[in-house]
Amino acid sequence: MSFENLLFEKQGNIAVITMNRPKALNALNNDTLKELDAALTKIKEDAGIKGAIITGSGKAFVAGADISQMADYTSEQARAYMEAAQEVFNRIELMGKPFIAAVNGYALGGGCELAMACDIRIASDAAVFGQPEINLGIIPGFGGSQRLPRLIGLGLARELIYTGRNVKADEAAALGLANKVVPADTLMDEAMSMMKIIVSKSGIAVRYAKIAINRGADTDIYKALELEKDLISLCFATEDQKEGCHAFLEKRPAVFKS
Ligand code: DAK
Repeated sequence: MSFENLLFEKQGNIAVITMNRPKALNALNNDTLKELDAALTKIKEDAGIKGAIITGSGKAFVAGADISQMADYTSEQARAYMEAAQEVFNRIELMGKPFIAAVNGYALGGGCELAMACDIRIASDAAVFGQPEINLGIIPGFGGSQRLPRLIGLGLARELIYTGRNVKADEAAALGLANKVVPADTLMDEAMSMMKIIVSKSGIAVRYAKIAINRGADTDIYKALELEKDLISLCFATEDQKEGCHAFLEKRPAVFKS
């Protein structure tokens, strides 16, 4: 599939998706969602890709769902659109590879939700986050009503969703919505250097950590601890675990295979 609304590139073992639909500030219409889905399939199926960064071109990361497309939807059309979008975002969260959102500008509505589906968010000092759907007479539909409270807590999520107030990068970081804020011109370097550290580790261990954190957050603590126990036990079946532990004992850097 060729892409018209995003750019896809590989830098070594890291994929970079750049949302690129400047005339609508990278808003997610159906075609863009399909392309994002296809890009995720490439990342999933390419064993040479160990992690991915999602960013946006111009002044937006993603300015939300495409308001012109959805304005006159029927309830049935809205549901179909929502299902398609939620599936795409869930794939990011469920995929056994790490994702960093390099948030370069407006991450509003579906854009904030896309960033929240990623494992880590690095914000440029020009980034703006928010769930302004309430201003359109709707609520977040691509996971925001669930992922925002899980990230920043119920009270603050209620405030942002009920008021539709957008927050700049520094406030987003203070709330825990962004991991850190960096100068705009260093955003991709920062995202790339963090991802290079992550992909230098055992890919299997990173995958199990992602499962333990994401699945564990949605279950009770004792079931989650069972899951953690199972996953760390599985680590001991990997060559990477032997390499990691023996490299430490031999006082040399570990070289992981997965
Ligand atoms: N959709 C479509 N076009 C958009 C857009 C969007 N979300 N955001 C911006 N654009 C377009 C503008 O209409 C404008 O187009 P032209 O007039 O040039 O043709 C162009 O991008 C540049 O935008 P502005 O002229 O407005 O640029 P500014 O710098 O002045 O303002 C802004 C930037 C980001 C503050 C402003 O554009 C803005 O407020 N945009 C809307 C942000 C927003 O409300 N986003 C949340 C969208 S709601 C659903 C499930 C989920 C959802 C919806 C439905 N279903 C299940 C059905 C999710 C909803 C959302 O994400």
